Amino acid sequence: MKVGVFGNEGVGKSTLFRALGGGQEESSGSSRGQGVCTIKVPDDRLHRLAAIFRAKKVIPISITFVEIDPGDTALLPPDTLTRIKGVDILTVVLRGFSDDFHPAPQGGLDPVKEFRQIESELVVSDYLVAQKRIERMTKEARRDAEWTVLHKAVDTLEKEIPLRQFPVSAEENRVIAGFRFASQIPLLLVLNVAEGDLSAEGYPELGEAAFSRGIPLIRLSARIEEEISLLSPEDQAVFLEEMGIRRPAREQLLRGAFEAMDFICFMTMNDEEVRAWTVRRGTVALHAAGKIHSDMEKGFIRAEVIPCEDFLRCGSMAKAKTEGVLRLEGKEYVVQDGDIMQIRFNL
Ligand SMILES: Nc1nc2c(ncn2[C@@H]2O[C@H](COP(=O)(O)OP(=O)(O)OP(=O)(O)O)[C@@H](O)[C@H]2O)c(=O)[nH]1
Ligand SMILES: [Mg+2]
Repeated sequence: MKVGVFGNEGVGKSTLFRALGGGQEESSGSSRGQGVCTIKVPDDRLHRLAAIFRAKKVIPISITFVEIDPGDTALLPPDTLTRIKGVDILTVVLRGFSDDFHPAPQGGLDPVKEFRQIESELVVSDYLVAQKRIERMTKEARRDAEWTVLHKAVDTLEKEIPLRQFPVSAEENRVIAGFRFASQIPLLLVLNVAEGDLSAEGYPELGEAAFSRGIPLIRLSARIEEEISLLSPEDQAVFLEEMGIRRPAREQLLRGAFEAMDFICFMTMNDEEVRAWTVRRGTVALHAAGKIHSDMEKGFIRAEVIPCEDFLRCGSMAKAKTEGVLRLEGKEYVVQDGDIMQIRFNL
């Protein structure tokens, strides 16, 4: 999963990025807009499973964050737009701090306005793409499914509504997926507040705007997070508590990303490895199997499912069987967060 970190100039993207990297993970590049940082999602359950199975390897979910800067003269020049279209989730950092070195702009800080402006640029760029395509198709007298969906999309965009809020069926979505419309990418908002404003509930309008669109909103101070990330784990815990910060930035961003994508995780295990996988909530066993290997989807027979917590309580496969927590499920079974899945297949 790839998460973009975008926002206006000087909102604290690079500072947040350094906080995410914290020195320990694979991270690179702190020059303008070049940061890439891969974080393994910590999941204690995987290690407990590995201990029971004496598995050699644990493979957690990993999420890659990429820093995306706006252009020098335009917010969304073509190369920035291309980078945005390459991510699964777009984190938009908004400015909620000012100090002597970074005075507030004229008219004061306005994160809601910043957010609206970015959203509106994404909408306009999609509108231009869709409109141009419709013109071509009209010339060629093409009136197929794509033409119909694009018209619906243009109607939505004209009302300044992002395609994220455009109710398309899975089939319609497939027809237009190739365009990678920018306003269709799930968003995650980060309000970067001043050190002293962490506990204050400032900018309630931003909270309302995010809530009404179903977009997760995180408040943090990138500068404090950067300082914290440089401390030892023990000191980090003390500092977080002192500052009244419940979860450090990286944890908040990981959770936010899962929420924005509506992702859940399931697990597979054998004596070689215990591994976590992500799927959209509502995914059926057949498609989850395809995520592991296309052969498993093609030759799917059934899934053996045990909720992870039940398995850990039992402590062994034999006990899980006698306690009846292992279930046999078919293709249409909707995978639940924390399911351990064993796919039976035949080619
Ligand atoms: N007071 C305060 N200053 C911050 C905070 N976060 C970032 N800054 C400062 O704001 C300035 C800009 O931060 P950056 O992280 O470089 O912002 P950016 O979004 O990467 O900026 P560009 O790459 O120029 O677009 C730096 O001087 C930071 O130290 C914060 O939480 N509080
Ligand atoms: Mg920067």
